[in-house]
Amino acid sequence: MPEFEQHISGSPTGRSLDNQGVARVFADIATLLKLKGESVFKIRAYTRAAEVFEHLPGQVALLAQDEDQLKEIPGIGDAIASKTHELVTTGKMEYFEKLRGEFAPGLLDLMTVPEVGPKTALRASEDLGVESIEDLEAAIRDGSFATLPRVGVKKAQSILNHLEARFSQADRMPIGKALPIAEQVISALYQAAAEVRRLTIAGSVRRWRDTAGDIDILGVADDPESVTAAFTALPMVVDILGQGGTKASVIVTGGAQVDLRVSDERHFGALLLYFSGSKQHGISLRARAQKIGLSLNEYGLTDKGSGELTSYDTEAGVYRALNLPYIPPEIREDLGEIVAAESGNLPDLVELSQICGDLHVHSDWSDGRVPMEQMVREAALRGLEYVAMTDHSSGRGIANGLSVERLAAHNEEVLEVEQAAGGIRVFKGTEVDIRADGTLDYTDEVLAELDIVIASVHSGMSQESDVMTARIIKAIENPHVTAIGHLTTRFVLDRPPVEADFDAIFRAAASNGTLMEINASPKRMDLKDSHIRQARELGVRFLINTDAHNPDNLDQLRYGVGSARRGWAERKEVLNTLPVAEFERFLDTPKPERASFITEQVVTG
Ligand code: DGT
Ligand code: CA
Ligand code: CA
Ligand code: ZN
Repeated sequence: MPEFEQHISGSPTGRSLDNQGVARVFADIATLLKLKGESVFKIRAYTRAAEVFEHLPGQVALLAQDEDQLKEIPGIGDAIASKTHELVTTGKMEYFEKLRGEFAPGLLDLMTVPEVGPKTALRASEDLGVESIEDLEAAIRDGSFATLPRVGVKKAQSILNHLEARFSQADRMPIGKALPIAEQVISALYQAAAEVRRLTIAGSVRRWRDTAGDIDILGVADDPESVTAAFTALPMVVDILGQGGTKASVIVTGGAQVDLRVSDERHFGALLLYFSGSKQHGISLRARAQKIGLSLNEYGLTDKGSGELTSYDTEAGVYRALNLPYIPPEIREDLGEIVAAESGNLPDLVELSQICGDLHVHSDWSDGRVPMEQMVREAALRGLEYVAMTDHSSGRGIANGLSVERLAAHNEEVLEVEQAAGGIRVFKGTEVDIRADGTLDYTDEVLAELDIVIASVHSGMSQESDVMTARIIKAIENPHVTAIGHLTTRFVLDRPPVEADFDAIFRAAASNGTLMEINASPKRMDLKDSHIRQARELGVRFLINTDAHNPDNLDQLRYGVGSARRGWAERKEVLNTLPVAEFERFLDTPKPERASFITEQVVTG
């Protein structure tokens, strides 16, 4: 079953009730109450509960065994505590089941599709008998959906596009799952096959796509067969799909497919190029080879006149033979990179080693796991020159957000921790909530005390596009906001992005000198690649941040850098590649002028 169909509206029974799952039940209740036209007050209690559970540091399923313990959490009243207890102990909640029973089946599923709001879903279900995603697709294709009030042909087409994107994502995994598996397999195979000379990731994982269909690994060895045999015998292998002398495909624990191909050193360049993809990039390269009388395959280039094969041990060698500079894997998507390469206009992509600071980090002052002092020490251990402590603002009572008084104490602690850490610069910061109306959780006077203000949407994500756009632009225009955090609030394969006019948002960000965060958490990867590319073309500058809630998260910068590179972002466009003194000079620049802050000189000069 494709991942997106596992929405809680099926039935919570049998589903592993992690915090996200519990949160979803309460969010669904809020949605259904909205459909019934219940009071805003009542709806808010459930929305709030959903947010509390989503951000709870501990496990709801454990905590809710004891109702009294639940009630101690701010935002959880008696009624919700007892419902939560019922849900985690029995796997069901009577109230939710009854409420859901009042509506057509599938209604909640329909509303997970971007641009399908409660009213449209209700109309589709009542007027057209649409009860599932499949019904919805059919109703769009036969034209009936477009005739519903406030829909029309254009919106129907746009919704169909969302559906198609969803279907093509079915059975994919987030790179946050694929990459660690690829690394584990490679390290295990180095151990198991002494004769293997090298192992490399290829395919979509090497290109840092945010999702992967499967994991591709290439190897070099004199005796390929012994390596494929060692591969299929690895302890994590649960099923062998195919095995030959130079290749094998397996399923590993957790369900991912891993493909391995092994060659000799001589052909490795062409092999790596072929299996790194993308398929479209390969097709365009082959067409280019044809034009100059060559034929390209995974063994090398064949001269069509003489029939002679030239092999290449590096990818750069193949590109050179095609009169092209080396094209980095992240941009091999046939989205203009070959033309750019031909004309010497390839971007100088940002690199992980260039990142000097992390400007979005949480501690146990809000919903992080460890004290500020420890996060800062861990950041310093990772070689960062600076870090901003950005705990949540007061509106996120649920995430233990900071009141103005606690923020003042937080600021004090930043100074102490910086002193104690000796060397790393620690910025006073916040991740301030952008409220539903676009105002922020703290006043301008409070924000003015801070070095770094990350403004983020954490609630009201289903607002209409124009409302959401105005809301975010209002935050962008605030003179104290350094950057917008995880702009679209999407979770990779798990939660759709908010609907908004991103073009207008990026234009506003560029003209106001407000940065856009590339949130590196592999769960989010937000902005995503295509948005990064769109934003940079409109002059937007970025921060690549981890949004770390524990020390391990600090290692996730690489996912953000991968996305940034896929979005063609250059070093000079990513402000946290600046050494600390230059970054402070940027912060000292009043906002509108930040837009034109020339980093290039600083970096290269
Ligand atoms: P994925 O696994 O869906 O995330 O995407 P990829 O890009 O990893 O694709 P995959 O695993 O099917 O194949 C790995 C690479 O092998 C792909 O990027 C390009 C190459 N390749 C596979 N099939 C074809 C094909 O039919 N034509 C061409 N030109 N290349 C292919
Ligand atoms: Ca693949
Ligand atoms: Ca594959
Ligand atoms: Zn956030």
